[in-house]
Amino acid sequence: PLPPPSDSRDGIPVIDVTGAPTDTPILQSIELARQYGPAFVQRRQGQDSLFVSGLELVTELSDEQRFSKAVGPSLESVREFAHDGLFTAYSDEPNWAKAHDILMPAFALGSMRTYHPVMLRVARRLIEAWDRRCAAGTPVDVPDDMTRMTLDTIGLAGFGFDFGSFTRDEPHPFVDSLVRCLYWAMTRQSRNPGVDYTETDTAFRADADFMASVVDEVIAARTAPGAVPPENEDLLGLMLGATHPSDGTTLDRANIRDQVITFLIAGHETTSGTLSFALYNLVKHPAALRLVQREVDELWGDDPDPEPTFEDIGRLRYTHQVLNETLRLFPPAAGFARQARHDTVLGGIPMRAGQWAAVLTPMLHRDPVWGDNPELFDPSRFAPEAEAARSPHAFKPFGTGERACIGRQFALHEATMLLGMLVHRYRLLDHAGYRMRIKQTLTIKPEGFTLGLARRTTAD
Ligand code: MNH
Repeated sequence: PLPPPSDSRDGIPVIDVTGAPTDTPILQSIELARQYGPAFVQRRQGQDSLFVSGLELVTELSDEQRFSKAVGPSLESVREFAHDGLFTAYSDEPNWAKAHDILMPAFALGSMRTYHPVMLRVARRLIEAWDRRCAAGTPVDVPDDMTRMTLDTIGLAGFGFDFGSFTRDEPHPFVDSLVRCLYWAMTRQSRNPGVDYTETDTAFRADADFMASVVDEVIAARTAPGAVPPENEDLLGLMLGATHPSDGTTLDRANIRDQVITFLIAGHETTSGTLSFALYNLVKHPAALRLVQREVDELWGDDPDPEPTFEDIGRLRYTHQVLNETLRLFPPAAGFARQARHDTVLGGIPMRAGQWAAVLTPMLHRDPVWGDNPELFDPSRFAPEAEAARSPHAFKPFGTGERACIGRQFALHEATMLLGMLVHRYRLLDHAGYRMRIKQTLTIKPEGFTLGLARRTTAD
């Protein structure tokens, strides 16, 4: 039950949600957007946040001359453990441009060629584990296994470090600590005055320290005497060795640690969510599943163990459309914030320099520009002609501008390959008639989503 608007500010409804605490703030904001439209102010304990989701407003916010990334309240809390790493740095902090310039080459499309063999190796770990489940006739926990896969991939591809997630019964403890830290960051803004949070904060510190200790292990594995550097330069190699093109300095050790934490987090949580939601969409939409099957069968025939090449992944056009449509309906990083560079007016709303607005991505992705039935899963929305006809600002799962996701190609290569391989190999069985239940730990995932599996034969 949401309260009615209590007030209005420059014609925008203000809704005080202080009395409606929630574990899924994103769902609450989505509900408010459904009721109050593309701009509203959400008030919690006297703190106002302007949420926008209309295409016109987001188009304005995407203008880099007028707006830049804001580190909003939840990212401020993530800064408590990621400091000035790429994701949480203020744009004018020197380490942002420095790390961005040093790391950019590692994320150009061509670099994906060097990550491809590692991604394939980890995809095969997942398939081995799923084959065992398949043989035993037991279902798989989709988000857990996607998390194992994406964490091992970023660990190995980025840092030459093996989390070995598939040899563990439970996800690596790094994941547990991370999930608790993200939850801590998400809920810190909505604390009740008068409640003592010392215990919560102490537990958070312990988790943050544990994550830092894992990262120190990752770095030590590389810098120890006798350590063998990887064949291909990876993220850690670049950070330890590369100097900035303009001033010849390297990143300092404290910042390297923050970057490694940042990449371990940013590099796996969201991709794991994307893959989980994509499998959900496919199992609920047999026609789309058939089209993905047809596409992978065309490439790999009935070879039970195909060797996907780097080029193959670019050929999985429809599979990529399925991922885009998944990112539209369920953007795992469900928002981002923009601040005014100078005093300005945003669609009639006056904004002072430094004042910020949050883009509510899931609702931007349901703007009327998406047609009459935006809830409908329809990958043809991302056919090239359809994309060309639509504003680029209607789809922002990776944020916008110079602070947009650096790992986009990495995520899409990894996810397209895995999704293609899974659909090629297995029939996906919605054995429990899963109903979507979103869990939010800053990012969103489908909670408790399990699938039954059977090997495909040429007949199906
Ligand atoms: Mn990623 C920034 C979404 C995968 C590393 N990422 C962002 C932002 C969004 C985002 C949104 C911008 C946030 C903001 O404006 O405040 N990222 C995603 C999604 C996926 C994803 C939906 C998967 C799908 N991200 C990845 C992967 C990596 C990565 C994989 C690393 C290998 N992301 C980053 C980093 C940033 C970022 C680093 C911060 C970039 C910057 O500010 O310079």
